[in-house]
Parts: sequence; structure tokens; C-alpha cells
Amino acid sequence: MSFEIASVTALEILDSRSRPTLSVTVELAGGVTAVAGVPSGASTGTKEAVELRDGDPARFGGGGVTTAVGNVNGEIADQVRGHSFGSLTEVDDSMRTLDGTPTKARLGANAIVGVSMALARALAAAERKPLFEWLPSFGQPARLPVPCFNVLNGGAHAPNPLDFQEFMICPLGAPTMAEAVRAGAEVYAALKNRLASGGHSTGLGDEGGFAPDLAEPEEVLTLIVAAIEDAGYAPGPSGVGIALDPAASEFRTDDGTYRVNGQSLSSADLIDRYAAMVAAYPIWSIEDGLGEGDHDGWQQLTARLGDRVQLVGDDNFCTNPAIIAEAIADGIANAALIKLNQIGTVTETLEAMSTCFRAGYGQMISHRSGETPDTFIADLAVATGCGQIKSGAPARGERVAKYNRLIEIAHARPDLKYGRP
Ligand code: 2PG
Ligand code: MG
Repeated sequence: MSFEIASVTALEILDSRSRPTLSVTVELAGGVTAVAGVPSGASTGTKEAVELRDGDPARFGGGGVTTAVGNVNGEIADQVRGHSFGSLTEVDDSMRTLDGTPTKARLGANAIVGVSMALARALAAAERKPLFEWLPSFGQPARLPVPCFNVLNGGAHAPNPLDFQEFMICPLGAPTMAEAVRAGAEVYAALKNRLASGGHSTGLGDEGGFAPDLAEPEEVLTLIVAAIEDAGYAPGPSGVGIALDPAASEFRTDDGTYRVNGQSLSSADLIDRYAAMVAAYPIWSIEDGLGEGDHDGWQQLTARLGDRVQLVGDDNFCTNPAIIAEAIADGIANAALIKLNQIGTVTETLEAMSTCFRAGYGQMISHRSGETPDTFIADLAVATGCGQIKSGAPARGERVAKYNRLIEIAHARPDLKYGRP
């Protein structure tokens, strides 16, 4: 199918953390329009595609995105408007060529990914298909993903003393999408009660999880297991399991050791600690268990726990197909976190996922800690059949929007299976 783009425009809007981001609108020549909101991270990998910020201290402390907005309204619009294209990939490729850098640093990955997402949506609408039916897959049939609810926040996402960034509850054994979301909400409520009755704060972190003054990861895990039981679910694969994103790059020190609750740990110490946690708690997935540059540590972690636990690369992989291919060859991790804005186009995101799929690596679709109500990732998770998504707590509108979209998709397509493939 060929199509023509009539207009591409962008606006500076706010994300969930009150920082500027882009809203991008694409109009096709037939009159169909679609909008996308661009997400933004806080614990970023050094090899992520570049999020272009103005750096003008007089606006938003330097965080404005008017340059990126101007690039959409100017150079990108001039490049793509009025031409006939045969696919989304052709447009994505033409924006990459126009940018001319390997990291989308000139035009901004935030500008480019917004156009790519809005265009995908417009093309789906033009074909009168929901986005999840329009997005191409690469061999895995569409399915409803296990939602991984980040119920307790630390690290770069909360001002508490907790070094680990994310503690997620995952209703692995839920019979349906709706029941999975219900389990997430019920355990979240039970955890709130446990925290309150223990005299802890129930204030929230950036992703809607609680952010109490707890510092020891094991103490948090014990509380979460108790909350799962309080809510009437079985902790583990038949009920509700636990996934971690320690985001270890954030607490790795210059000398290569890891600082956890005031203690200095070597990579080997931290791996021992994870092994003990996996033995004591229903943990099935650990993301960024070690820091981005800790190549040897990652190999040891994979050799030690890779046959028992999903080990997800985020900061070290950056949704980059070439980096993921190298890591696969090096025996690092067994899954990748997938974030559209880490690489900057829908096409390359799908490429990263298919690279994983071909190597038998898992793929977990992810939001960013700075979000908008955009639900693109819910459709992406279903279309690609990857079976897992993390979008924060079952609270706060920008997080819940994704889970509610999954409930809608499940309702519209009762034939789709729920769970990991
Ligand atoms: C992560 C993400 C999302 P951020 O580390 O996985 O939870 O955080 O968007 O801040 O990089
Ligand atoms: Mg992460």
C-alpha cells in the first residue's frame, strides 16, 4: 500500500513528571490523522538514542523541547510531506538518513520516534484496523501480555533510601487479562495496608509504586509476598510472581563495586545475593541486575542464573538491534527490555525484538518513568506476542491507561491467549 503524508506537526506538552515532551500529529493525504505522546526516561543507558533538550536554563531548567518540536515542524515535515511512501519503514529510514547520526542526535530521537509512532497509528486507522492488528509481527502470534506492575519504587524514581529501582508483581497464573489487572490492583491495595500498618509512608514514586523509607531489598520482598497472600493469591508461577529491576548502573560506583544499603558489593557478591533472593522469593525475572559496563559480571550472572530466571538487559542493550546481537554472541542475559524511545523508530524497535526472538531471547515491552497517556506500547505488546509488558503501578492515569487498553483489546478479541509464550 502506498500513502502520502499531508502534514506532520508537533507541540511541546508535559509528561507525568512535569517535564516537557512532544505530542506529534501526522495527517495522511486521505484525511486520517493520528497523535502520539513521546515518553522520557530517568535511568538511561549511555548508548540510548539522544533525547534532544533545548538546554536553555530560562525555560524548564533547560529541559524544553522546542528545538525537537521545530525539527518535526521544519526539517522532518519538509522531508516527508507530499511524497509517496510504500511503508512505515521507508519513512523511518528517510528520517534516519535526514538525521545523519548513529544516535539521532541532530534531530532528536524524541522528535523522530513521535513521528514514527503517530504515523503507525495513522496507517492503521487508514486501513480501519486497531493498531495491534496493523503492527507487523515476526513469527510470534499475537497474545495478551503478563502485566508487570511496579508496586514499590526506589533508585532514580523515588527519594527514599532504597537502591533497587523497581519491585514488580506479575500475575503469571491469571486466567485472563482482566483478572491479571484485578490481581495487580488487589495486591497493590494489600501492600498499601501492610505499609500503613507498619508505620511506613504510602506516598508514591514516579511510576505510581509506593516509596516507603525502606532500604533493604529483602525487607521489601518479604512485604510484597505477604501482600500477595493477603490479597488471596499464591506467590509464584501459578499465581503472582515477582520481577525486579534493580537498575544496577545507578548504584555502581567508580571502582566497579555496587553500593546496596550502605554496603559495598563486588559483582560476585551481588550475584550471590540475587541467587539467595531467587531461592527465597518467587522471583522469575531480574532486569539490569548488574551495571551497563560490567561485561564479565553479566556473563557470570547469566551462567549462574540464566537457566532459572529471566535476565533482562535494559541500560546495556538500549533496544539496539546491533548491541543485542553482540550480547547474544557473548552469552549475556536471556531477554531484552524494549523501549521505543531508546532506539527512536518503530521499525528499529521491531528489529530489536525480532533479533531477540530469533535467538530465543525474551522481550519485555516497557514504558518510561516519564510518560503520557499514550497507549502505543499496549498494542505493540499484543501485536508482537512477546507475552510481557511493564507499565508501572496499577495507579496513576498515565500507567493505568496502558493496562486499561489491554483490557479493551482482550474484550474485543476473546480469541487471544493470555500469558507468556
Ligand atoms: C527502566 C525504566 C522504566 P526509566 O529502567 O526500566 O521503568 O526507567 O524510564 O527511568 O529509564
Ligand atoms: Mg530498567
